[in-house]
Amino acid sequence: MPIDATQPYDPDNIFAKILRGEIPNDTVFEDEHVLAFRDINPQAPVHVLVIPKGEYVSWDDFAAKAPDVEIAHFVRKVGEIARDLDLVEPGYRLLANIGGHGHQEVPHLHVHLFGGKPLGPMLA
Ligand code: IU
Repeated sequence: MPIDATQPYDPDNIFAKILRGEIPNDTVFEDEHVLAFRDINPQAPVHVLVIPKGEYVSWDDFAAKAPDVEIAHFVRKVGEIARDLDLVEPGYRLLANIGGHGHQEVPHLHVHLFGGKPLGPMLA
């Protein structure tokens, strides 16, 4: 079920549990502020979710509340992770679903990183 992106942060959401180590994940990258792990239901040969460790419901929440330095770090890391996965030359896709119409299901900001094959045109 899609979420309401304006809801308060739920500390028991599944990605919060992953961040606390309560649920295992297939980590691709981790530092003090960012975790990247493989999606449990991949939609492409490479399907990685990149999340900030801070408690942000959605991209909207992150853009509104996160310090500039945290936003810059997150954006830079997404790019570095794609580069480390050798996706830059063949190309890749970033996607963030936000709220109901965006069909966001997990209420902790995540950016989908897709690659590993030609992805075709963006579907609305
Ligand atoms: P969405 O943007 O909120 O719609 O995407 C949620 C994604 O989280 C989706 O691709 C799921 O397959 C993925 N996911 C996961 O990787 N591990 C989990 O335990 C759960 C969802 I629940």
